[in-house]
Amino acid sequence: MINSTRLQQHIETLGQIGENTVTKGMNRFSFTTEEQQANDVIARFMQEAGMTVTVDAVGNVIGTYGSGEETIMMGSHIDTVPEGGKYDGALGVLSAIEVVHTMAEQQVTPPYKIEVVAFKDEEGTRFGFGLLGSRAMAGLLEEQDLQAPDDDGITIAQAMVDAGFVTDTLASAVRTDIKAYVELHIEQGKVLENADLPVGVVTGIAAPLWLDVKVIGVSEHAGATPMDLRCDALTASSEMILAIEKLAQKFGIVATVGKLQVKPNGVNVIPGQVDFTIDMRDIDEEDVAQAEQQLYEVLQKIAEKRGVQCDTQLLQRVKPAKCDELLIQQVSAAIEAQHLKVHTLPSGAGHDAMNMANVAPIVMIFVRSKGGISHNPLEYSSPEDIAIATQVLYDTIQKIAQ
Ligand code: HGY
Ligand code: MN
Ligand code: MN
Ligand code: MN
Repeated sequence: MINSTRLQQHIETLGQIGENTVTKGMNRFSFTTEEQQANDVIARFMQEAGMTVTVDAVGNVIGTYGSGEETIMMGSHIDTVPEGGKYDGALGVLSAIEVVHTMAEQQVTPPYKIEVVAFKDEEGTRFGFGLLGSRAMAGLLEEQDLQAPDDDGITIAQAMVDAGFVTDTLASAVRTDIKAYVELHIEQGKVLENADLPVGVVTGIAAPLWLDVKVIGVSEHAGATPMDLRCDALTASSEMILAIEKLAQKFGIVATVGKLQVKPNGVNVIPGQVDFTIDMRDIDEEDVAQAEQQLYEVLQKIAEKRGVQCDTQLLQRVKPAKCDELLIQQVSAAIEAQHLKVHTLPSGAGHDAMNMANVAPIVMIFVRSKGGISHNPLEYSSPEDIAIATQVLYDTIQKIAQ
């Protein structure tokens, strides 16, 4: 049996690093001191669990237990969105460490290496380009991807160098020895809560398309400029954002404008420029492609009508991923062993598992999210649900290792 008390202690310890003590939100972004502190805590937990710890060329923290030609890998991420919760990503890493700790205590030594990975920069909060660590491990990271800048103009490459990494050894992070990749993650939605179930098994993962949009009008005096003589970047952007919402409904996908910056941002100045981001996703790549095609036409039409310029730039495009049928069966059998109904569901949220699907069979185990809330300090999963899910993870790894 996994040690639920130890796991909860680890959740609380990690949950203090990068915490905004006022909002209780988590703020751990890549290549920052908070993230390094979190990596150090994860490395300590890995060592206490009997693993050797290495850091690869892009900063993935990897704990290794046992030996063997092939590797059974578990993992997730410990970076967060701004004001995030303490379970998103972190739970997947900590539950995996708990699984290995329990294996070590039970002297279980499978004929495979068992690894736990804390992937670098899954959220993409700082640079607007996410899934850095799993892209590198799956051989999907190009050097030019490292030119993505943060809000201060520091690129990923620069941040890597400042943190003591070199940027021309990405190829060394690529893995070809992974027999299976299993990721435990909070659901971040309401499906399991509505089904009144603590855990579920994921069938596929929708993938995000992220765009950056710059709308350029003219900054002018708010009092002296008549309404019909304005090139107002914010009213144009507002019409665009409502049009994006309509497109999402039309194609049955989800689309979100999560970041928006008004320039020069003065009470009595007509906004001359607005920068905003678009996150569009669906499990069906075709739906997103069709929506994206129409998006550009819609944005340009509104821009012409309002006399502004609209420039779009691709930030990231990730392919949706299907989970492996055999692994789904093995997780399902582990759930049935807990005398629970098996509930399969797609993941609307993106995960490192999407990239790992390029180098290994993947599966995900979802834990119920209270109220479906996530990317929010109120994110919560109960210790009981977490214990059940971690036991399912433990039993799944045993089945794969047979
Ligand atoms: O954006 C996502 O789906 C994940 O939280 N990175
Ligand atoms: Mn997230
Ligand atoms: Mn996550
Ligand atoms: Mn669809």
